[in-house]
Amino acid sequence: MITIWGRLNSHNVKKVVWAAVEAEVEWQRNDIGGPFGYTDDYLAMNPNRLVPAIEDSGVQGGFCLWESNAILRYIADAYAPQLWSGTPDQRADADRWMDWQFAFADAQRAVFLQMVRVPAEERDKAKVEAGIKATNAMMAILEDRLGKSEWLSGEQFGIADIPMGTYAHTWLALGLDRIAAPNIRAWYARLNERAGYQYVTIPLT
Ligand SMILES: N[C@@H](CCC(=O)N[C@@H](CS)C(=O)NCC(=O)O)C(=O)O
Repeated sequence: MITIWGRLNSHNVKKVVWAAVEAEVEWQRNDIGGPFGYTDDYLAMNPNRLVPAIEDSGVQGGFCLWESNAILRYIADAYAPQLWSGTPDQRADADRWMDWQFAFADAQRAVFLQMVRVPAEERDKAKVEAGIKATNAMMAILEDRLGKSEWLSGEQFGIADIPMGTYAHTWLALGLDRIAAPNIRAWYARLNERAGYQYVTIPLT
């Protein structure tokens, strides 16, 4: 049993829940972080005061892990190797998009906060415009990549699709001026058919 700690409106928690569903591992989730605050027990497990963290009771003595993309790799290695398979170069090619997601998160953070958590009349237009520009520039790179194969993981779906698959939903759902992105939209349609993606597409809060 994998216990996932973290509020579900967090992008990084959504990623882990989705991966657990894809891996068909038994899992449960407990709210923590954001408005739920933190407990001393949680902070002993993850001193970063961030979500997510997991505990895998299937490992003798229990195994705790934080850092969402490390958790995705662990879940794949331990329970679903088909989600991160291939030769070292194929795995690395997929893996890069997992790290790249953190740069995208930086580009999208301010515009996300402005559009989702700041009332319309108080929004900082400069931050919104800068976020639109920065995310469009990065999505042009993703668009080009998705013209080469159906999945960021290669010829089949894998964990490399999960980080950007999560952030792409937000990018589309924010409803701002976006580049035309037919490859991203086709990939998004495929992601919507995946088990577990419904945990990603909940309303943005
Ligand atoms: N690199 C970390 C980042 C974790 C992170 O920034 N989590 C955010 C939510 S997406 C958080 O915990 N914010 C504070 C909170 O929710 O209390 C990871 O991928 O796990």
